[in-house]
Amino acid sequence: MFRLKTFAFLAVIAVLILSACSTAAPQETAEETSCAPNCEFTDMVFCYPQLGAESDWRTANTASFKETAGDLGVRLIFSDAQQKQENQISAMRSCIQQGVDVIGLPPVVEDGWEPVLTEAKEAGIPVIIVDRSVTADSSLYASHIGSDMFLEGQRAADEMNKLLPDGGKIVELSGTTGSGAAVGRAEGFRANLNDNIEIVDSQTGNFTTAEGKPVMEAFLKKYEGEIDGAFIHNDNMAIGAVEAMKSAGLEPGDIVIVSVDGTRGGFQLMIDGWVQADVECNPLLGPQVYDMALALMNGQDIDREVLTDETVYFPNEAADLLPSRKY
Ligand code: GZL
Repeated sequence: MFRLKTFAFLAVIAVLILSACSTAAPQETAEETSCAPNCEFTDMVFCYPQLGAESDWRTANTASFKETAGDLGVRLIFSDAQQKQENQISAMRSCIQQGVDVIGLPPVVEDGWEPVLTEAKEAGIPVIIVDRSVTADSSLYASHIGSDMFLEGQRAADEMNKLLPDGGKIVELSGTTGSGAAVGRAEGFRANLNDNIEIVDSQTGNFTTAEGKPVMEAFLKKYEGEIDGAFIHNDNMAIGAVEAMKSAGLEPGDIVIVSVDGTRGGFQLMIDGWVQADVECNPLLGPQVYDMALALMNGQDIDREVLTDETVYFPNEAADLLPSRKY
């Protein structure tokens, strides 16, 4: 009996020691694993919880990160959240668990990021906000690299003002509700729009062709013949809107359109006369973001915000430029 008790006691002690070891396995300290200040791209594990694949812009953005990672030798952990914030958050948590070096976050919407950004910060993993912005306090992330969406909206309004100098009624096909891109573009557009131009309606098309088409169909039915112009937050929704306009028997120019992105699809719409101005929004952010991520790994100072230099494209140059467009 005594032997059995002794064995049981020793077995319990053994289990306690083993379990203590498994949970308390010595975590490699930063000093042991860090390559700083001489890290190279081949040392980097970079997490990119992409928001979705909703548009040609997004496809180009994904390609920029995947192709650049391959060129540089970066180990990329990529995922597609299918435009759902909860999927992006769980992908980030998985990357935090894996102990990646840097996270790039292209946020589908601007709110609701504080908890997971705090978790990344507490884990010592810097986050670069990519493309759209977030409302979270800037102390929770390392930097933002992307477009000035408010300026894009202002540029769109400046073009609409020129297209409708005598004023008129317009509709707006906005991007994903709550996204920094849609919020910024809408605000900037309204800041610069002339008072003689009235926005009679605005609906989201969620940045997709499939959702943009029925929105324009409904506008054409509701405001039959009254619409002079349309501000459309991206080229994919413009493609859908033009499909609806063609089905309704409209001709190019019947409704003047200002779109955003400057994709090949947008350029073709300008060549065909349907779109009169396309505000550039550049998706090719991979190289800049990886450079910044490496600087962070090496403990170098970085800019807290980097805004992309962008322009506006027009039909008279579209055919010449189309062959050289990278997205
Ligand atoms: C803007 C980007 C937007 C594009 C859309 O920077 O987030 O999302 O304008 C894309 O085409 O879907």
